[in-house]
Amino acid sequence: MEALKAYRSWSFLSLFIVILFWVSSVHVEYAGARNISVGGSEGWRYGYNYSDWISKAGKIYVNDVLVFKYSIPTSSSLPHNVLLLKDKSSYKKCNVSGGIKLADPTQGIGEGFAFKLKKVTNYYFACGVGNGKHCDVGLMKFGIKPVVKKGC
Ligand SMILES: [Cu+2]
Repeated sequence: MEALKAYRSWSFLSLFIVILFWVSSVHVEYAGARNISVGGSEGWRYGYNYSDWISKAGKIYVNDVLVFKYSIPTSSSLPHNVLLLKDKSSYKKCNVSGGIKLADPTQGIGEGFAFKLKKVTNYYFACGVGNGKHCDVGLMKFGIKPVVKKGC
């Protein structure tokens, strides 16, 4: 009898745990990440206006994932990378020194390079190729501050 009681409470406990995990996973999925393709169908390329693109992209939330897609350079195409610039001033001037290189020219192929926006902070992205030329003349830069999604 005692053994049966113990068995029952354990099975209830494990059921409870299973339900708890299920509910939390549904919750995570609901709150979770959207994949946002940087530049839409244009991808990450020289000459597309990314600050204009981001201004029309709508709200960006914490845990959203930015996906940078670009091909491996060939004799007729330019290499690109993804840099996280140091601050707003670096962003304005396209000063790429001190930036953190997130992805090199080979990482944009296939599914692209994915970067999760984990914090409520100002992120400044740019292409670091040409010592700021792709950023400045090529318009390959944008800033984003994700917001916390409400109602979850
Ligand atoms: Cu570039």
